[in-house]
Amino acid sequence: MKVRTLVVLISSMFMVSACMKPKGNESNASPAPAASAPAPVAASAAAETETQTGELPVIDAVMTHAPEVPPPVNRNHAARVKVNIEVQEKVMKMTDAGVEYKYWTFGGDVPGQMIRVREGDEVEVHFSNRSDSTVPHNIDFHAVTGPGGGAAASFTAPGHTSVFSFKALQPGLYIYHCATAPVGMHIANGMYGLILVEPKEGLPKVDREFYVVQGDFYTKGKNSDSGLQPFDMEKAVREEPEYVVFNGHVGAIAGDKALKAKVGETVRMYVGNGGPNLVSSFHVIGEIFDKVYVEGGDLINKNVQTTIIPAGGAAIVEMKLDVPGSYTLVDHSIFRAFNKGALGQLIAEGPENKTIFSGKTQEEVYQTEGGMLQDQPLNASDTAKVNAGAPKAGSKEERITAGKALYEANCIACHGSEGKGVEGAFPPLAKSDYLNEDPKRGIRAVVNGLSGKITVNGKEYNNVMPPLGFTDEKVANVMTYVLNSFGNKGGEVKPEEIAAERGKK
Ligand code: HEC
Ligand SMILES: [Cu+2]
Repeated sequence: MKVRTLVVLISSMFMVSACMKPKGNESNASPAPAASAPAPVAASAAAETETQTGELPVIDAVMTHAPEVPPPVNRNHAARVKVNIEVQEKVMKMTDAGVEYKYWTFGGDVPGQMIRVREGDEVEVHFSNRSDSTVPHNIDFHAVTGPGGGAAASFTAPGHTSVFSFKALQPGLYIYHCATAPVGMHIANGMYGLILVEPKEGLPKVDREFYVVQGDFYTKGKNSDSGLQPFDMEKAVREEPEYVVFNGHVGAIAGDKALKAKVGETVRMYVGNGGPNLVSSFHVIGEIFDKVYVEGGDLINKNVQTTIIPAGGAAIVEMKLDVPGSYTLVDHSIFRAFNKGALGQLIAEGPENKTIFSGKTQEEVYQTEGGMLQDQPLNASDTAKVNAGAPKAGSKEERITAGKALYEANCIACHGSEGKGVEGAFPPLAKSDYLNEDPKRGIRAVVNGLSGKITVNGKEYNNVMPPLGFTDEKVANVMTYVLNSFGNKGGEVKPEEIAAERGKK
């Protein structure tokens, strides 16, 4: 999709939401629990309650935090299933070694809670955004047939609840995610989860089920830099995450939180990929998937080593555990696993089977010449090039050329190719009085980010521009470009002027 189309899409979404008055806390009288609900087969979560109202029986969805999976639906009729989702923005650990991140979540953790319904069910979504949230949020269910997957219908300001419903027409395993602009940022902060729409006849019974969702995260600091790490828009746009993880955090399903099963059992994993950017090459080291429901649909592939899970997609994988041991879940784009966090563990306990796997039976010395090289050597001319670094712009014209490229890669998604912005969301840079009266305010927006109420050309904006992590050189180039484009007043910004604006309001 072209960036322009995307901007138009985003802006039209905003217009829809702007005309919608968010409803107050709606208290649809909760049905009293009845004893007639069929007992779930795998009883891992609280029991369902069921009452007859209108045409379909109304049921409260059993929702689970990863890696738990809601019990099988176990119904032979449709129901109206009520799903309560609360958006919470909260700081949590990215790693156990002192890295924190301000996650945006559905239900308090990443991924959002898993939902399980039956083909033909009506799903009634009660979508609440806590009053301590900083921005509006919404939800786009890939299981929805309807505009935006429910995005505009669920667009909810802090301190409000929205309600909408959809009919689960097609069975499959589907991602849901936030789709509020800037969409990439909401997803990058952890706003995704899975909804399983079981086929009418249900899925074959297995011994254990797990819920796993991969995601990529973009922090200002490098991987392992400790402290509360802000989101880095520039890395996100370049698709260069510092972390790639299962279930929101490094080690979320490893060590004492590993997934556990027994030899002889068949394990089913519902695996999603929230992205926002990377496609997962999902693999379990030491196992072969007996079955893969390719892309979460009806097609079943057998005897698969690695299955691809697109960003915004899912797969169901099944494997029977024949021998005990620790099986490692990875994204087989392998630096992501061993250097960025995409590692999980499934531990199988039970008796050995030496025919299927013997373990090491012998070891002896084997001598050969040479050693292992850790680095690829560079020749002298390559080394000189590396040391010289990126060329620096000298003249104003060079700054404008370099700045144009930066603008197109980093600013266009929000401010538009002509700098016109999106009314109500992203202010214009074209003929912006805010910028032209004091270009230093523009510099500060780019280096420090900008939030809170501002007025540009007579219109109010109250949104968040994330800091972009640019070097002084880049800020000077992009600001020089902006000042000399879109009918602005011209001039040149030099790298020496930037340092003084860092950290200033
Ligand atoms: C993720 C969306 C986003 C991106 C990307 C972004 N901005 Fe912004 N920008 C905003 C928002 C939102 C505001 C207004 C913030 C507020 O309401 O306080 C803003 C405000 C500004 C302002 C001040 C207001 C005005 O209209 O003059 C300037 C200047 C600006 N941005 C320049 C840039 C430049 C240059 C880039 C790229 C290097 C960029 N922005 C990238 C969202 C973005
Ligand atoms: Cu959101």
